[in-house]
Parts: sequence; structure tokens; C-alpha cells
Amino acid sequence: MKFEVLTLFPEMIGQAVRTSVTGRAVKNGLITVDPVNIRDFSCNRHMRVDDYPYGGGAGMVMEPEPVFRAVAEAKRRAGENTRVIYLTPQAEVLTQTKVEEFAGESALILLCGHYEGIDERVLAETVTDYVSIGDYVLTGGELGALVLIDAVSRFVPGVLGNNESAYFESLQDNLLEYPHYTRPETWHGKKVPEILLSGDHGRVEEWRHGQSLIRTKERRPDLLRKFRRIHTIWYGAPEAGEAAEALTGALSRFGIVENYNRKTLQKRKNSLTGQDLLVLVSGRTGGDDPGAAARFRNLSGARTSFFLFADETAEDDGAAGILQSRGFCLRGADRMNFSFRSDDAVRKAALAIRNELDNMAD
Ligand code: 6GU
Repeated sequence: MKFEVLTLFPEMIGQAVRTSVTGRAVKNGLITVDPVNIRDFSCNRHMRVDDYPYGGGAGMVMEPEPVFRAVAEAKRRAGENTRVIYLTPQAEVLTQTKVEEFAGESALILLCGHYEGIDERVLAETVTDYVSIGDYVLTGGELGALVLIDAVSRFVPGVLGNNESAYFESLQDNLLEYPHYTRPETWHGKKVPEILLSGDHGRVEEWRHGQSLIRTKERRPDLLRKFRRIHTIWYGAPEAGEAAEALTGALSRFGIVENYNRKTLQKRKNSLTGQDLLVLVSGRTGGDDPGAAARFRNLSGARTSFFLFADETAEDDGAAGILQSRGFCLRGADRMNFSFRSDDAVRKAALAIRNELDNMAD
């Protein structure tokens, strides 16, 4: 991943990024962070890049031309179609979903403003994304750029010790992390929760999920409204099962995957709530297929959102219509060729779902 950072304070970027996890990533060549000094593109002898605002008022405004030239230089280095992200409090606040979306790019250009801001015309002409890191005002965009670089770098393969952990971080699920403990077993008279010493992995996971819920309810009730328990149901060819497992894993650490080729599941009553999310993955079916109506006769929702992913080679069996008549609301549908299923396709599908969920909650 390549980051081009346009700034008046290049040393601020260089110093911070060469520390800790991002520092190691730079050393190992997994990410590159190249500051571009906007002042180098000044149009006058004094290297001035700002001027008084038209219409009067306090402060200075960064001129359009030096910024335009700096962006052009960054695009020469990173590619003409690279996204240009302007760090500004006048934007939507960065979310984990957005971070993952950015992580899907091979390069990003980060534009940091200073003073009162940048001339609107060059922003309109060059910027593709506006990002804020929170509802407070900073003196410039550099800290925002560093936050974005840090959060995105976690998704670059190899940057974290364990490749998996970027995805299994709590915010993926819109839940806060459960509490963590290490030795000693008793510290200042406080004991580590008994269950963590039990060695029962299943019960530990269940306890952690419960703790995540309690903590989110206490500290971030706004996030809890976005939490959806993922139920993935697949049927047809076994590749659909593989795609279902991969997609569910990319969405949540608490997801449930069920194989609806099995008659026992078709017979069992399965009622999902509005807090659940159904992901349907349908592969190519054989001659003994009972059809969508029979398969889902015991499955019902309560205005439960669902997404449908069908194999390109599978026939449309009307599953979407059946489910809509059984209390489910279709939020998105796509065709994927599961036999050519790539991790990239799964990641994109997961992102599409998360984006839709984030939007639904707002
Ligand atoms: Cl990204 N930039 C600036 N200048 N101020 C901010 C911000 C960014 N996010 C919140 N406040």
C-alpha cells in the first residue's frame, strides 16, 4: 500500500509513521509513506502558499495552484486514478467500514489542509473523498492522515503479526472488545474471571460475546443498534458452502452458517428477529432439489434484512420472492461465480453488506 501525503509539515508525517507497527511495515516494504511538501509547489519566490480570504474574515486560505500541482505530482507517483482524500472536519467521520474500503486500494493520496482551509475550486476539481476523524477541530489534517494510515495499514497483509486479527477486531461487529487479562492470576486483590482459566474454548467465546454486548450497551448504546447477528444459509453445490463460510467469517466473529441442503434443517422451525441478518448463498442445485418454497417453509423473519448471493451458474429459483413473503426484506443481491471465488470477491461482498448496514442505522 502506497500513501502519498500532501502537507506543509512533512516531518510530522515522517516521524510518526516510522514508529511502532507502521514503522516496521515501512521497514519491511509493506507500506510506503511519501510526504509531498505543498510548499515545494509554491508559485512565488517567497514560497508562500496561502493568501487572504475573498469576502474578508479571519485567517488565511491555501491557494489552489500549489495544491493542484502537488496532487498532480502525487498522481504521477501513485497512478492517475488514485483516490484523493481530503482530511477535514467538514466530512463524515471515518468508520471501520470506510477504513476497509480504503484498504482495498493499492494507493491513496491524502491531502492535509492548514489555516482556514483550502480554496474550494481545487478541492472540487481533485478530491474524491472527504474524511473527518471526529467531531472536534484540529489545527491541520496531518493527525487525521496519520490516523487513516494507521487504521488502513492494519489491513495490509503482513503488517500485523497474525494476518487474521485485523478482521476479528471488535468493531467489525459494531461491538466493543471484551475485557482482557494476563498474569498474575490475582492482582491488587482482583481475580481473573474463573471462566478464562477453565480451558473450555466454547464457553470462553460465549462469555466474551456476552461481555462485548454488556460493554457496548454501557459505553456505546448507539453502536448496539447497529449490531446484527449474522445467519448465513447456503444450499446447492458445495462451493456455495465454502463461499458462505468465507463471507460469514469476513462479516462477523459470531456468525452462524447453516447448510440447508440438510432435510433436518428444512424441517426445523427457524425464526429470525429484526436484530438478525440473513445472508443467503445459493449454489447450483441438482435434480432432487425441493425448490425454494419447500426449502424455506419453516424459516421466517420479522422484518429481517437479507442479502442474496447466487452462483452465476445457478438457476433463479425464486428464493428472494419466497423469503420476502416470509417476513424478510431484501437489502441487496449479487451473482458470484463460486467456483472462481476469490478472497477479493468475498471481501467486496462483505463490504457491500456492511456499507448497507451502516447506512440503514443512520
Ligand atoms: Cl481530518 N482535519 C482537521 N483539520 N480537523 C479535524 C479532522 C481532520 N477531523 C476532525 N477534526
